[in-house]
Amino acid sequence: MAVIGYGVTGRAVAGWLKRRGDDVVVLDDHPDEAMVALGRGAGVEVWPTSAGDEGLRDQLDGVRMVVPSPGVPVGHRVLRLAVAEAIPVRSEIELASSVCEASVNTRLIAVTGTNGKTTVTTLVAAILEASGLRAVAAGNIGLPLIEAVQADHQFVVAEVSSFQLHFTDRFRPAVSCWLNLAPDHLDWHPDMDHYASAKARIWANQGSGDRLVFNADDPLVRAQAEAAPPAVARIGFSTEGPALFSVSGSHLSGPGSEPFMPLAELPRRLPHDVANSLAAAAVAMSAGATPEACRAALASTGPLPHRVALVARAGGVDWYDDSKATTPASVMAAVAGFASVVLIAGGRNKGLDLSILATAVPPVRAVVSIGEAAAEVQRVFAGVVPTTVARSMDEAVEQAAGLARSGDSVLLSPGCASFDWYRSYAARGDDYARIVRDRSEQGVPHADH
Ligand code: UMA
Ligand code: ADP
Repeated sequence: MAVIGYGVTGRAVAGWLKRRGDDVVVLDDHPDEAMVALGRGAGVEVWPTSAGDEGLRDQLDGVRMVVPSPGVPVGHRVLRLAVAEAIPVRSEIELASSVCEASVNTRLIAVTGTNGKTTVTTLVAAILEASGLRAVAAGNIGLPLIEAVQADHQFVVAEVSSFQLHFTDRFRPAVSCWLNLAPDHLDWHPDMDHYASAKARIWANQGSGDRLVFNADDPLVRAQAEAAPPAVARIGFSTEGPALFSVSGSHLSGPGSEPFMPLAELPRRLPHDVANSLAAAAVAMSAGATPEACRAALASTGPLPHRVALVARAGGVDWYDDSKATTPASVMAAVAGFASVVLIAGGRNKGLDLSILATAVPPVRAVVSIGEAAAEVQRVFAGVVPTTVARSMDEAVEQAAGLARSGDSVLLSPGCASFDWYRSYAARGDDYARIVRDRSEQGVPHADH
């Protein structure tokens, strides 16, 4: 077996394979840094990928399967070589699924979608726990899935990406959930069909006794749910019309139009908060959670950091950090909840068409463009609303303060990845929040004053 990438996931996978008695080769583009970061936890050597094709072929000689880490792109030369040599490439989630299938105790729940995966994964685990079930959230959320499925949990709730799903063959969760589909990762997937096909693998192997939860308001997801294996029970959720989980009047309701909580009890009620709450309730109830637990957990689990999180209120202006919004669709979801927005957008474009952002006017009424995509953002809004270009986050906050009027919300909702200026979306959001807080503590005025 060969593991590509010795990060948190690679180390856990290598350790699991070794305990199973497999020979393991670990390859990393930066083996020295990886070993310094993680040590020899899995008792393996980490080899560089810098050898020529001959050398790499030798390293893969006799390897039955290649397991890429979540951050390894499909075009990585080791993966391309593995494909050329007809060595199966399978992601960690496939291995974790096989562990669950062999287990009598642990069931796997998987959540995918362009936006909202972490939020819904977190909510599902919270609801199951509130129902007295032993559940944990795992996957691209901190805890490697392969570790989670070996511990004593009744349910492992996994956030799964299209990259991970792409490299699966038998992945079979007991409950699957597909939240939405919008352009994303088109620097990784050649086109939208490829992206959607990867996502559809979430339920491709489900069968009798399994359940799938789908967004009935998203035509692409609905069509994919219709094409799923016929034996799977389908559970739709909708904020706009009838579905098993929907909004009825002032309540969220489940099967039989039974209300299970007043909308007013949700900590926040942006349109996508309602959709995510319905999705989480549908998934958790499909796994045995009670309506009472849904109500309690949804009411007490607030928004996660960097997802339209309020940072400061100063001089009638609210400052929000939505740094996790790395797609135009997530920016659209965020601005939909506000009356008047100064938007800070840009960063490293993931191969996406940003022009849809023009339809965010109104409520967007001014724009500060940042990062590598600043010129693209400028082009989208030029002549439509006032725009500026910032060369640093300090400048961006400064310019946003200059454009903001009392009653506005300033929203860092970039629609792009952070890697041009930062190491992660979290670092970008933290830097923004620090600058905004420093400014508001110093009482620096905005345009009205
Ligand atoms: N590496 C290569 N070549 C590559 C890419 C990476 O050799 O082309 C090597 C790096 O040198 C490094 C290792 O692989 O040594 C890192 O592997 P990785 O990038 O897959 O990261 P892990 O440490 O295994 O962490 C992963 C998730 N990272 C990514 O998806 C990029 C973590 O999510 C997750 O918490 C962890 O598994 C446990 O499940 C991070 C994240 O930012 C926090 N996720 C994104 C998100 O939340 O939006 C998806
Ligand atoms: P993911 O794990 O899929 O990246 P997150 O829950 O971390 O999703 O949220 C990422 C971004 O998408 C945040 O900006 C958030 O406000 C926005 N978002 C969350 N849920 C949805 C949704 N259902 N539809 C559109 N945008 C959403």
